[in-house]
Amino acid sequence: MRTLTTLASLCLAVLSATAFDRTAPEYSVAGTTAFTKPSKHTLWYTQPAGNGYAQWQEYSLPIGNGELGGSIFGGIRLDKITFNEKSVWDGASTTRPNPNHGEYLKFGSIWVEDMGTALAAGVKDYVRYLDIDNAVAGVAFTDADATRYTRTCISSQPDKVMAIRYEAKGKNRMSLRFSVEPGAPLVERSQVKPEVVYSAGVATFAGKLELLSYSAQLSVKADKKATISSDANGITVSNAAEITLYITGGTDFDAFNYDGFTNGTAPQLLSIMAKRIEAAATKKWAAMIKAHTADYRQYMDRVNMDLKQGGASVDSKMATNLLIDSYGRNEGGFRNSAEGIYLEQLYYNYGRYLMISSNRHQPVPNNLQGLWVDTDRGHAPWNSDIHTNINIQMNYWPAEPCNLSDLHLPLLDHIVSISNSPGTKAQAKKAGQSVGWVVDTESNLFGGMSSWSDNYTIANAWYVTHLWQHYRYTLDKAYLRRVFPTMWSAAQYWAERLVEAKDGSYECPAEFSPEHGPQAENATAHSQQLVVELFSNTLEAIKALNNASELDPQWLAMIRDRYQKADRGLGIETYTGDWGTKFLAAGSPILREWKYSPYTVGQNAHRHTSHLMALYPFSQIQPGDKYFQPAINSLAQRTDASTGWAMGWRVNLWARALDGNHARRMINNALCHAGDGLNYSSGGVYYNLWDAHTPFQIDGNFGVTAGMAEMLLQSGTGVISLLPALPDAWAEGSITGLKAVGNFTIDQTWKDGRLTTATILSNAGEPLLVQYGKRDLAQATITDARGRAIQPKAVEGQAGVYEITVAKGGKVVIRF
Ligand code: FUC
Repeated sequence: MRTLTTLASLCLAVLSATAFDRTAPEYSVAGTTAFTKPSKHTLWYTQPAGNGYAQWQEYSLPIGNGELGGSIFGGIRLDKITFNEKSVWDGASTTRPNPNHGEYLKFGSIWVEDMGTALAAGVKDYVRYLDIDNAVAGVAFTDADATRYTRTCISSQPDKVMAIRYEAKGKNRMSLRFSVEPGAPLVERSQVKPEVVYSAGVATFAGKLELLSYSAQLSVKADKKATISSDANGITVSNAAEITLYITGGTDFDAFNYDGFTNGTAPQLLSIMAKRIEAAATKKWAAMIKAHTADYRQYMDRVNMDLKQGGASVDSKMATNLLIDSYGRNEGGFRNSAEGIYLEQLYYNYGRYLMISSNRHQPVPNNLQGLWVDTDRGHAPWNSDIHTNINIQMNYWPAEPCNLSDLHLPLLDHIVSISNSPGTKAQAKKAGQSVGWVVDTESNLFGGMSSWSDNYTIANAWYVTHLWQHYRYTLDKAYLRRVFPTMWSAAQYWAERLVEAKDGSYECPAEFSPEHGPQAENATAHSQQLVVELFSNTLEAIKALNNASELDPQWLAMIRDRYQKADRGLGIETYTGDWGTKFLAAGSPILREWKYSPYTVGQNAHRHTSHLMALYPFSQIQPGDKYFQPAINSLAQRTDASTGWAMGWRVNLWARALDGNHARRMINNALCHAGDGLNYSSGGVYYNLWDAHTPFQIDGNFGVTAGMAEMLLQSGTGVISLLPALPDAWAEGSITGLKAVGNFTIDQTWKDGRLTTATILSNAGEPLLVQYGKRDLAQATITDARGRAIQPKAVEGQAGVYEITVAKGGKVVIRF
C-alpha cells in the first residue's frame, strides 16, 4: 500500500530532554473490583494504558475541547499525557510528492515521574475512566497506607485549556516531576526548533514549521503546603495534597490569509497562551469543571438514545475492554443481551463525544486521527492528513443528522478556505481547466496536496455536496450565500471539463474509482454520480438564493445543459460468480463501477464502495428504482468484513437498503476487538473504542455513528422516513433529537420493533413529508402539541408518504 512507508518510520529515535528511564516497569497495580461509573456512558479500565504507540491507540483515553486535545494514560511510576492542537500542520499550499505534502503533527507530551513516595510499594483499587456524558476523564487508586489518589482531566472550551487536577486524600502526599517534550516529528519538521524553558512552575516552548508558528505552555500549581521548584529537568512538586496542571497551545494559523496563512507575530502568540493559562489558574476548580460540563452538554444532550431490553434501559457493569471481548466472543448470544446492546449505544454516543471534542471554532477539519495523534516514534500513518476520497467526508457524516450542524463548520469553512487558495486553483489549471479549484486525494490544511493519483479530481464535487447538505438541514441563507462561490466555481470546473461521449452523454474524463481498478477511465460510476449531484446541488442553491440574474448566463446555461446530459453513473452488469457465491448468487444484476470495464478489473470484496454513492451518502437511488436491487447486490458482494471506515460506510448503505438486521451485522463486526497489530486491513475497535483501520483512524467511529442514526431516521430524499431500518435486536427504545432535512427535530419511541410515538418539531415551517414503512400513517393518531387532531394528506404517486401542515415552531405527534 502506498503510504506504508510512513508507519515504517515509527522506529525514529525518540528525543530525550530529560534523564528518566522510560522502560522501567510500572509499579504493581491491582485494579478495582467495585467501580461505580460516574455516568451511564463511561469507558473504564483497571490498568494504566502503558506508554508505547500500540498502547496509545489501544488504551489511552481522548479528551478535547474541539481544538486542544489530550490522551490520558494514567501511569503511576511514569505517566504520559499527550497533547494536540488542531492547527499544528506542516506543509504549504502547493503540490508535492507524497509524503512531503504536509502533515498534521503531534504537539507534545507531558511526562510525569513519581519522585519516590509510598506508591512504589504498589497500588490497589485502580481505575481509569472516561465519562462521555460529561466529558471528564479520571484516574484513581489507593496506596498501602490507604491514601486515595485521584486525577480529574478535562479540556475546557470556555477556558481554552486542558486541566488536570491531582488530589491525595489520607496521610501521604504526592511528589511528582513534570517535564514537557515537543513531539519528535514536530521537532524534525520545525524550521525554528522548539526548546523547552522551565521557570517558576511554568514550561514553555515555541517554534516554527514551514508556514505556522506555534507555542505551548504548561503551568503547575499546588496547595500552599507543597513546594514547587523548576530546573532544566522539569517542574518538581513535593509534599502536595493538590496539584493542578494547565496546558494550552496553538498556532498563528489564519485560514483566510492566503499570503502565508498566518495572523499575528510569534510574541503575540506566546502572550495569548500565557494569558489563557493565567486566567484559568485564577479560577476555582469546581467552577471550571461546571463551565466545561455545561458547555459540552449543550451539544451532547441534543440527542438521547435509550435502547431497552425487557422494558429496562440497557447498561453494563463490565470494564470496557472486557465488554468488548465478551461482545467479540458472543457466547450465549451476548451481543443481543442488554450489555451487548449497551456497547452499541455507548459506541453511538462515543462518536458524538469524539465529534464535539474535536470540532469547535477553527476552520480546521478533523484529520485521519481526528485531533489525537501520538507519534513519538515516527510519523503518523498517511501523515494524519486530510484524505478526500472518503475519509474526511465520513468524519462529518454524523454532523447534520445527529444534531451537530454547527460542528460541521470546521470542514465547511476549510472547504471555502482552500477553494480560494493558490494550491487548489493551480491544480485546476494543471488539470487543464480555465476555472475552478481541485483538491486531490492527499491534502493538507492549506489547500496543498500530494501528486499521488492526481487524476482523481472529483473530490471538489464531493466537498460541494457537504456545503449543500448543511443548508438543507439548517436553511441558513446567509451561510449559503457565503459558500455559494465555492459551489459555483466547482460547477464551472466540471461543466468545462466534461467530454461528450459517443452515446451523447457527458463524461468525467480519465477518472479513478478509489482505490482500485483502472487508474484512468472515463465515466466511472463514482465520478458521474458525484458530478450529477454537484450540478443538482448548485442549481438548487441558485433557486434557494434566487441569484440566477447575478451569474454569468453562458456559464449558467452550460451548467444546466451538462446537468441534463451528464451520464448518471448508473448502469447494470451481471455478476458471473467468479469471486464466489457466498455473498451473492451468480447471475445477479449488480451496479456497474466502471462504464466501460467489467467489475472484474477491480478487486474482490474491495473496501471502497465508491459506485454506491448514489445509495449513500446521496439519495439518487431509492426503493422502487430499477437500480435499487442491483445496488444492494453490489453491496452484498463487497462482503461483511473490511477495514474500519469501510464497515462504517456499509452500515449506512445497509440502512439505505432498509435492511436493519444487515446494518447491525456490520456493527457487530465493526465492534470486535481489532487485535493489537498494525496490520492494515483487519478493522474492528481498540479497547478505548477508537476505530481501527487498522491502525487507528477516526473515520470509522464517525461512519458507524452516522449509520446508527441512518437506521433510525432517514430524510435524504426530503421525505422523513421514521425507523426505516430498525434491527430486531433493538426491539424497544427511544431516540430524541435527531435532525432531518428541512430543519425538523424528531423524537421516536418504539416497542416490539414498531413505532409507538414520533414527535416532529418544525424549526422552519417547511412542508413536512413523512412516512413509516411498517404501518400506514393513516392508521395513526396524529395531533399537534395541544392534542388537536391533524389530518395527513396522502401524497399522490408516493405510496405511504403523507403531507402534514405544520407552522414554524409547531409540533406534530404521531401515535400508534
Ligand atoms: C484511503 C483508503 C485507505 C486509508 C487511507 C487513509 O486512501 O483507501 O484505506 O483509509 O485513505
